[in-house]
Amino acid sequence: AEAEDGGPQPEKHCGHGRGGMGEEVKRKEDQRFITGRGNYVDDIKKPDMLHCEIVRSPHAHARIENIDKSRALDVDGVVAVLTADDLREYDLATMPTLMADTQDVLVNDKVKFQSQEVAAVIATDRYTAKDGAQKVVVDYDVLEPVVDAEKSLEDDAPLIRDDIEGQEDNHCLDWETGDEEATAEAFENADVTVKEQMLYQRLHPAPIETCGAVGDYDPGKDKLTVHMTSQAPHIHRTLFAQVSGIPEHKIRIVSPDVGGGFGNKVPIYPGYVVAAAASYVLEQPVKWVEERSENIQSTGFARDYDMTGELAATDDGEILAVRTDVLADHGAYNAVAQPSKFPAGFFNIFTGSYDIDTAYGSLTAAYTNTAPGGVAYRCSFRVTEAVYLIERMVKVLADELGMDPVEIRRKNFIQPEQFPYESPTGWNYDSGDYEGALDKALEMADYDHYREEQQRRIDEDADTLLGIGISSFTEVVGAGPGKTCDIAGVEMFDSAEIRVHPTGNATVRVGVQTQGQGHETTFAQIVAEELGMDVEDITVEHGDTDTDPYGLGTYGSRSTPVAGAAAAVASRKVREKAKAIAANELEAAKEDITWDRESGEFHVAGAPDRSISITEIAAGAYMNHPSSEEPGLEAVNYYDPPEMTYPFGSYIVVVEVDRETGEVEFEKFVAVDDCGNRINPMIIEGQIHGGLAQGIGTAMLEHVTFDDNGNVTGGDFMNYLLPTSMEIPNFETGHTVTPSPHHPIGAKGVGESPTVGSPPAIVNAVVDAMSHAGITHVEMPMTPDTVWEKLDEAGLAT
Ligand code: MCN
Ligand code: CUM
Repeated sequence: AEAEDGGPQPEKHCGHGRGGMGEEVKRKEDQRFITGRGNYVDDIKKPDMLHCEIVRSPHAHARIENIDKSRALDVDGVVAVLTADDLREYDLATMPTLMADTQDVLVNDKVKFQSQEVAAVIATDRYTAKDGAQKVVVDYDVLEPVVDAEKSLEDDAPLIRDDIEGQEDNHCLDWETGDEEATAEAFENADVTVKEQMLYQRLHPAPIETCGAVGDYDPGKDKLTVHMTSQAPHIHRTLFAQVSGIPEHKIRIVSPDVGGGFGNKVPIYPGYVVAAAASYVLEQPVKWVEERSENIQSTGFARDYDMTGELAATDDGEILAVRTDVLADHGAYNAVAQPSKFPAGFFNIFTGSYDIDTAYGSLTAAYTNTAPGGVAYRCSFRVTEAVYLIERMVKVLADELGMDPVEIRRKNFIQPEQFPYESPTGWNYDSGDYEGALDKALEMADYDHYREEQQRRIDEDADTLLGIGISSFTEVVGAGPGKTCDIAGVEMFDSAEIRVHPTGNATVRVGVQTQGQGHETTFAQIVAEELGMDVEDITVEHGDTDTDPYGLGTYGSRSTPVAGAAAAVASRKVREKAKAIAANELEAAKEDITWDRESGEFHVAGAPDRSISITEIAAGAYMNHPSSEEPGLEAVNYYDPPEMTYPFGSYIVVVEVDRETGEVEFEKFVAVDDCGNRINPMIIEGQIHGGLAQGIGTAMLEHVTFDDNGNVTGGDFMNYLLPTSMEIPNFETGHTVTPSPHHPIGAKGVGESPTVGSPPAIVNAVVDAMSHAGITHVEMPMTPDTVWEKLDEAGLAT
């Protein structure tokens, strides 16, 4: 049933009342979160635990001439001061990044960005460690910094990476995709071409919980446990083993409750390594937890793509080709968090939702004296940038042609019958109905009414202008397949293990790691659906490498597409064995046993009254197992997806722009999403709301900025503006359902869609308010002064 207001549609009738697929089950994990019983890294306390504080460089570019630890060591309670020289003894002075660059754990020779880790002070409590850190005297020979990608590629720019042999400039990498020649030809022959330059500014994921770790080496067991804020504990363990030389089975990574990740907790940071190394050396637990400004200034940033977009089209709006060139700022190290064979992430999905024959993209990345990054911030590896580019360019083209942005989209959409669809840059879209989602959004947004209202205000020279922005995005989520996607060589599969206990309840362990997405609920729902169990009888565990099956972690909205698939497949394996047990209990042949999804029971074909539930089967598995089977009832699945999934949606944003102040107000915000079959509509709704808020932050407020001396001027929450409830309008959400044909339960990921899809809709809306006066673009963040300048340029300011 559809809610009358077009809002969330309850699907209480699915899931057969046991909390399976489609039911709005309340989040199981919230019991502990809302009663203050969450267990985050900083909640972990160990006997004799020491605390680590990191000494950071005030300079963005400087050679270290000397570090004097003596005064710090004199502070009562300071136990040790570590520098690169100390770490070198253990071969830990440097660590590999996820892109196989080499990053200093503590600066070896030269500081390359402000706030880089120079030394670590270990003390009996955090305040003493901080006192000690202030007494470490570092002599710097300050060098000229360069914090701008374009300037860093100029001939006379200071060389940042003199530690890389043969490196003579600040050039990091080049990348290209598509067919350059065919694209050039399409541009030559086109009726119309448009071009626009746009910066997707540097953002910070800014999870509420900053990064931290508790290193805990047990000399008795010769085992290193590291509790850490990790989105990917298993791969982090593998990397720890490779870097430290400690055998992998002697390392345990525990990712307890994680207070938001958003991509920020995918990389390995020096602080983790220092806490682990210090506990190993001192044989005492060592805790390191960042402060807010440390998190913003030194951990992985997102975006920083300066893009030029071009479209070639016919007079009547058929898009023939797209071309783009990007200048990417990678910071001081190449530490982007992406599958290793994708140096520009999944940016080459920039043909978006449109059936465009020809495309070409090129990219140059530069090193700058800024923190390393390029993590995917709720974006599935640069899809945000790609979607921004194409959705902005479609609006630019529509304005050039004087076409309605709805009509131009309809004309160019990939049609439902074209799926599976191969894009000109090699993506295999699984399924989609783009027009269906757009139609629904148009209806919910009362599009025609606002178009009339917009014209009325122009005609009457009103004080506020109205703008309507659309984004019809396509996402690509669920990496692997393992053959094309890996992290540090490890294929991007994922896993689930199900153990049904003798009394009929179950423990499910997965290789992914929740940071707030509600996995303890939704994975239980998948298993409940597939085994006819009640969701309350299933506990989901994750985040402990000692007990959970290996998986590549949660990012790129891959948990549902990959580990969710594993959970379904593992359930079906359990179901198969359950049939053998049912046959034994019911004294029938296994071939005659069928499972009824509705009742969740197993019965003899043709005799529905001879039935048995999973609880009774569980008892049978342990207390009366058939001789043909092993006792017990469990299964594990490692799932390598054949393809990614392609969720999509259409967002429509209506804004009012004040001609006097440049202020933008949201009048209407409609988001229609399609993530295939939905496990928990309420959790999806929460994901969409959160992601839209982040999209608003992106479009309106957020930007990590630097001054010419390399100082981070957007490095704290006074200067890096996050949206609050005051800036967030009422969202109207809707959905369509186009299942993924290759996913075992037809689901696609959804976690990132709203952050990917919303910024171009918002910018398109603000541009749309001024496009009648010739404005084609407004840069993000669209602060009132940025918007006012555009109003002024267009002669619209009052
Ligand atoms: N879901 C569903 N039905 C679907 C698809 C998803 O019910 N068809 C549910 C899932 O079961 C899961 C949630 O929605 O509970 C998100 O699922 P999915 O899209 O698979 O994404 P992941 O679980 O892999 O989460 C990752 C994604 C990313 S990459 C970022 S970044 C992000 C996001 O999730 N970080 C978050 N949402 C976040 N939400 C919170 N609260 N905190 C973060 O750090
Ligand atoms: Cu795209 S940020 Mo998430 O991948 O953790």
